[in-house]
Amino acid sequence: MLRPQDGPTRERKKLDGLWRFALDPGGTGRGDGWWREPLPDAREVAVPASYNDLFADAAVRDHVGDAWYQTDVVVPRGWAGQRVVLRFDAATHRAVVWVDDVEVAAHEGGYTPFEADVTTHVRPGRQVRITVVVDNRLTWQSIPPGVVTDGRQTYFHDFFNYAGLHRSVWLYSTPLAHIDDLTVVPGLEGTTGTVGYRIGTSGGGEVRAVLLDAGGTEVARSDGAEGVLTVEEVHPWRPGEGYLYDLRAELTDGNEVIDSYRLPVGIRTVEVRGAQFLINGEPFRFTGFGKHEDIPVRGKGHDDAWLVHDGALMEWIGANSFRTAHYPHAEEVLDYADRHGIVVIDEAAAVGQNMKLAAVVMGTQYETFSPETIDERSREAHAQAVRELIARDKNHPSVVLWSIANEPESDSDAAVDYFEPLFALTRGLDPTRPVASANMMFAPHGRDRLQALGDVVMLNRYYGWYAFPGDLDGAERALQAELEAWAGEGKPIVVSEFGADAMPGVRSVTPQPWSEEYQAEFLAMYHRVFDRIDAVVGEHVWSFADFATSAAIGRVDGNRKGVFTRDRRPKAAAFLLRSRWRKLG
Ligand code: GCB
Repeated sequence: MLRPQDGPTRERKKLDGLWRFALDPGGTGRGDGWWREPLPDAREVAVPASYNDLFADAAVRDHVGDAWYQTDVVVPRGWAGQRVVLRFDAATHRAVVWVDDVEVAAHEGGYTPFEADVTTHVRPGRQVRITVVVDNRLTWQSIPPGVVTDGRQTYFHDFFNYAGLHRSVWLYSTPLAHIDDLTVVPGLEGTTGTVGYRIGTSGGGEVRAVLLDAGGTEVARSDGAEGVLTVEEVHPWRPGEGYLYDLRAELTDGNEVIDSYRLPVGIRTVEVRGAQFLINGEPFRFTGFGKHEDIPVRGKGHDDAWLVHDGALMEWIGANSFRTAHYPHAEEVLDYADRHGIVVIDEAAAVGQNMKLAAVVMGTQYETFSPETIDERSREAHAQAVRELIARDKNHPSVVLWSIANEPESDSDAAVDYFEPLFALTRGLDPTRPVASANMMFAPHGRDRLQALGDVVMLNRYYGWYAFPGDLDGAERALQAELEAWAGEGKPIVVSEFGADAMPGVRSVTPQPWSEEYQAEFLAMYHRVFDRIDAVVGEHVWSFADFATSAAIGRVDGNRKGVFTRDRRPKAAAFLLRSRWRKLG
């Protein structure tokens, strides 16, 4: 799905700002038609932002169910004769949208965009009322799953269930005949680069693609909806250097350009060969973090200031990559990664699909996969989440690996039955990138059945924290033994999580869990083990920064495994990582 953009044939209007907002604890709004009028007893809310932490009100923070958003917007009068589209970059976890009295869109899934052609419901120069109801309930059929009992939400993942309009809302125009999709597949052969392209259109016209270099000089062109652009003396996109070409897709009628769409394109290749992960044919070692979208006050709302600051801290610490744990992050984040040469493992919102883990952590008694819990319908929702992830992110050079789930149950026939089709679906949708899922410690080597389905082994390990707490020697032996066993599979291993909680300011001369020193020593121990095992090609610390979670006795104002605090101050471990990663370069 193409992002809105300004250009010679298109315009966009960002609808961010203060909207009217009302909770609907009784769930009466849909029946009572709240979209028909200004919302009853509305307060002001910021968009984009999670609504949870904006008010000093537990009823808002812990709300379960519908929350209503509303704004008025004047459709630019210059858009007469154009197609007008209303787009939500994200509404968590599902939404229905009305323009004035007309329902125009409904969408399931909290982290991918959706849009509606509203041309026939608006008039350029006139004001319309936009109303959105956002439902934050997680069920067995949602991705991620959850259970609502007596109005209380439980879920099986370790981050707070923030909700609301987390990303920008747009009204945009396109010509009636327009470009509606673009796919690029980059290739490299020596000093020659190629960009295979496919341009989807709605409405007639001729199609062509023109490729410009970063200086604006045309380097290739091709007529037709599909083709290959060839670039001699190519300047590849590579980790640490986000060189981007500029692809212009044009829909024409004779000499007239009916529609034109620009796409930044990085020319790079990705390949798994044996136990190596190759980018542009060269072995790549992932250094960095599992990272949440999580900031004070805004929660999971996207914020450009924090984006830039986090990017600066990634550079400061020498990280070259991160995983979008545990859901697709805002598109602005991937654009930034493209431009800065940051490598991304892009994860679907499938987390918490592990009732064996939930039984230990939460004391719940469910079967993971069953007709009463995660079932066929859940898998279809999961498949749709994968489709939308790839449709959105397929053209980002920064994305080198799809992660289709975090720590699902992975040691049963039911898990294999559930996941096999999802791996096949992902590969079918994108044959150019490897696919993986992150494994959880309860299904170590020898028990796990899902890593065999992936191209890269992704392991989340907490030896020295949940296992062997305070015993880094025992932890080191156990970690070494397990990684050696995995190395025998002949695939590259990315340790996609390893980390220890540390309360900033808790210092200790002996290795005491929760101290900053323990966190640093814990990481140093992992580094020693990684350096002894060639198949380990990636180390992603959990986590970049402290983040909010649901209430739990093992969580102190959230998860404290951040190398930075929630407001992005470094803990002692940050300096250790900086000295290691800047050397690994
Ligand atoms: C994990 C999860 C992550 C948690 C982390 C922890 O394995 O993937 O979401 O936050 O452990 O800190 O327990």
